[in-house]
Amino acid sequence: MKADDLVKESVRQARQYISYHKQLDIFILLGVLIILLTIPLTVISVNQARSLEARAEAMMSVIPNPVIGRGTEYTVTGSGFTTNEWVSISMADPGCCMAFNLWPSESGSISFNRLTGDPGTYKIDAYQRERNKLVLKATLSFEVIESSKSADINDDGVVNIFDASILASRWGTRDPDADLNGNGVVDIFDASIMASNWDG
Ligand SMILES: [Ca+2]
Ligand SMILES: [Ca+2]
Repeated sequence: MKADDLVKESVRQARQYISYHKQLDIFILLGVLIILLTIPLTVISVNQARSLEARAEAMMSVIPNPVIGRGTEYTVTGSGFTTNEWVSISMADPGCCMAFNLWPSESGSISFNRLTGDPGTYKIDAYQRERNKLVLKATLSFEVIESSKSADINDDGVVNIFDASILASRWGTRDPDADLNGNGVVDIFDASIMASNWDG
């Protein structure tokens, strides 16, 4: 091989070497870029999953469900709340609305009792403060159903003084015939149902 050819061959090999290493560099660069891009995306998605998880941790339920009748006591319990923050309860029912705060127990639970008003859908939202923002932690909706019991207690076809006298004689008891709204006691709510169905 001539000296000239030797030079040409060396140049060719050198070019090949350089181009191979250029490709390698590009691959390494691409690899590094992909890793750099993937890390924050992974961190973001892990964080998102964590916050979704945190939001799904809290839940509420009601006993009894459905709630039957006006003036019936129902108990709402909740769990999974952050322990060192107030739980802000916002309630809406067919009548209107109200809001109050509860301090969760050491295990992150809440519980409160209330009496039903008008029949219909009751909706309860529970919020907690997270980094100075109110975050919806749990929602609950349930039905309050009108009792189908008739105010005609003695079953004679009219609601009158005879039914009122039976109601009065069973006042404060658990008598199922006179407990028109089914809240477990013969009380003012039953008298009110009787009054609104009064035939005279
Ligand atoms: Ca009657
Ligand atoms: Ca009752």
